[in-house]
Amino acid sequence: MSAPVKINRLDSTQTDFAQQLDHLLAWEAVSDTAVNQTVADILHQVKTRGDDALLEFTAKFDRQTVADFSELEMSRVRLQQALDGLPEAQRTALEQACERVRRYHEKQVQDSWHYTEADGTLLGQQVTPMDRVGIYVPGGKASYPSSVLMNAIPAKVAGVVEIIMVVPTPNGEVNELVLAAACLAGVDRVFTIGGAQAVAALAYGTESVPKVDKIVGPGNIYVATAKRMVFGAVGIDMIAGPSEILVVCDGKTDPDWIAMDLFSQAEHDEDAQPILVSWDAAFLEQVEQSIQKLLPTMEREAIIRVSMAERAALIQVQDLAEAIVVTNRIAPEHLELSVENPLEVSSQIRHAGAIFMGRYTAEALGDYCAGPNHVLPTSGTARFSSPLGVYDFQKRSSLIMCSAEGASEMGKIASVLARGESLTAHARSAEYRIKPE
Ligand code: HSO
Ligand code: ZN
Repeated sequence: MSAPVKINRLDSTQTDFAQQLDHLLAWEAVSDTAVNQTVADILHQVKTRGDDALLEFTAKFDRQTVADFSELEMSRVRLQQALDGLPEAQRTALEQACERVRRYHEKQVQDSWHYTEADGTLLGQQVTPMDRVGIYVPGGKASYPSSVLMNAIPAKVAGVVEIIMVVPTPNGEVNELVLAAACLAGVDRVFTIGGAQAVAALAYGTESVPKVDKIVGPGNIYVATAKRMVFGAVGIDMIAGPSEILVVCDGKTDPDWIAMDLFSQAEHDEDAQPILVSWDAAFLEQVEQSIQKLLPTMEREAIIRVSMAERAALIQVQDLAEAIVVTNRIAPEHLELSVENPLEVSSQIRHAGAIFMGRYTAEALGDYCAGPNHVLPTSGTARFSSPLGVYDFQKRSSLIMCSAEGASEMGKIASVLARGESLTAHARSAEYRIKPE
């Protein structure tokens, strides 16, 4: 028998509840000077020595030595073989997930628009996709085919011309499902490189790896640091922290379901944060019992145990209204509203990456196949950011076409403002176009 796990308990009636909550949520994105130095060096090497540096780092960090760089690229034929080689059930599931995710993301496409002012001037916004984006897919224990779909499909739907994927393959071990997902999602080229060196290759380009315009996808501390450092030369999506789930429950859902929903995020990572909020004290007890009962049955018991002990919490509040206040304070990546009228409650949620409504909506369904993206803002960043979407791969250009009359009228305004800024070329450029009285 393994020992029960001790889980943090918080109670909103305690005078220091706010501080306890702050303490629970505190997450230091690691900023290690040694890591910064290593990554800066890797970036510099790849920038200046291209493929040669990439080959060296891949041999050193991934223990993968090749005679020629071309061996680090997986052909389209190889990707198709991976897809064709899947067991029927896996292939069907992947195809169904792909279809649902694509359908959802098609709704996000932003269209160009324009209108005409009374003076005949046309104004608008032209939306265009990026030319080339890079998708970083982690190797090893956190290598998720579902993440390939979630990163590639919105890019594809946006109309990105070329999608380049990088995935480390330590010791040359490739994940067939990852390659199959890349094939289905329409990834154009796949390189089996990873780490900061892969981010550098995508950001600066090498003889073999084309330079991209934006890099998306999760990775370890080296990858995250590299993304932070190349930002500016290229766009990046976000720097994701460990996964989180917040369940708000009225006490009327099966406690085993809720315990397993908490585990579903806990099993990602020892640092993952599962939280349950309820105003039903007896229910909190029941879920705690379910947790203790189910934990020894979990394949990833060791990871879940650490996450539950270090970062989880069962929070008792006074009522639903207080649960909503706490939720908005937490701004969770995933929010489950396991309550009677979830739609009504959701309208009061101001900060959350994704809201899963009702007792049947397990967060896990959203991770794989519901449709919305599973790349979501973590660590409270839902206060100012959104799920990965088609809009992350589209950009906007402003459109302005002045009529003679518009140029004349605007010229008068611009002239005054330009002279106010002492910018006479601006002023005279505008004034040339003012119609004589
Ligand atoms: N829950 C993770 C995504 C994921 N889950 C992939 C399973 N596979 C972050 O949202
Ligand atoms: Zn997950």
